Amino acid sequence: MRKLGLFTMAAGVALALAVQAAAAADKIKIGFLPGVVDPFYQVMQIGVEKAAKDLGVEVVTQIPPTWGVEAQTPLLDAMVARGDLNYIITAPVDKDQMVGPLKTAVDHGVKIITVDTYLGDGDYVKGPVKFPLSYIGSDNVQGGRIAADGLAKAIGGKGTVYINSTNPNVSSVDGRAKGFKEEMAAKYPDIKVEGPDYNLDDANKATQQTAAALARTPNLAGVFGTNVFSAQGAGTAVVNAGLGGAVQVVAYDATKQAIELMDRGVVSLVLAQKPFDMGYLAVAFAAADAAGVTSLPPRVETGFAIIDKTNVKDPAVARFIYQVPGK
Ligand code: T6T
Repeated sequence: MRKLGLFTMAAGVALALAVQAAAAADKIKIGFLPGVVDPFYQVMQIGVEKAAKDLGVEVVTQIPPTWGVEAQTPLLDAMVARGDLNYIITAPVDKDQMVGPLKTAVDHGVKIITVDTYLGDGDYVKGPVKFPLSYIGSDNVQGGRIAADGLAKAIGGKGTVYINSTNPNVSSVDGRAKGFKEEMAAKYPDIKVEGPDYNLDDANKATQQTAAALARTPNLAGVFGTNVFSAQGAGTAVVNAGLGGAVQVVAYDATKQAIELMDRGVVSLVLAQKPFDMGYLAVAFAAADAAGVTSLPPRVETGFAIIDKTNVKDPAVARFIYQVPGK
């Protein structure tokens, strides 16, 4: 498992911040505005709420029902209009189109911390967008590379593979497709990459698109689903076509369903992100900033747990499977 060291460091930073931040915490109120209702952001919300409880901070949460600027912007505007929020922790659903609405929040005195996705190029020191305090999330280009290596291994280093993704202009999934393509081009000359198709974060659409890809390329060797719904749709299409095991799927996001598909031999590799840590750290950052801490890093990578059949039962790995109570 890569980046465990980074995780441990992140947890250490969180604890230190928690101590420093406790004094100022009761004076701030935080808005939490993730991307959409899904298991990844539900686990992130658990992290946000745990940190809020540990630090005695009040959090107001709004979750868009669907992915998109049209769904996220009105919720953001309403949060700003309340007038009582000091910080908003958010996953911008578009790296360019959410700059304006979030800048308006800043102009109203709200500080922004981005989690999971970033604005601009994600470099808040030298890049085109500098106002967020930090980006806390995965190195998604690296995640795409890990997915490529995993899929290449599963298909024996040759054949055609297909990417199913959500929307263009989203830093997370864009990064994953980019890293995947770059790694395949650099290391696997006998693998051809098709896609991405964009499913607009709709698993049914991902199923249809993957079914079409299977029909178009009868000898398709593998599919990379770049997030929960993409991987879910990809897996369903492969199972429906009776091709489980013949067409290998790599799934970004460790949902229970992805793990079940791995148990059935449909999915060969699952990348678990650390949504709990993203949420926890973001609240700790807000509280620390409110306490006057000036050394908050503008970017924190939270690492991955890379899950396959050999380690899925290891508790040190299995703990990163997204667990949502009651689901
Ligand atoms: O993969 C996550 C997240 O990282 C991405 O930005 C959007 O999709 C998810 O929320 C999973 O559905």
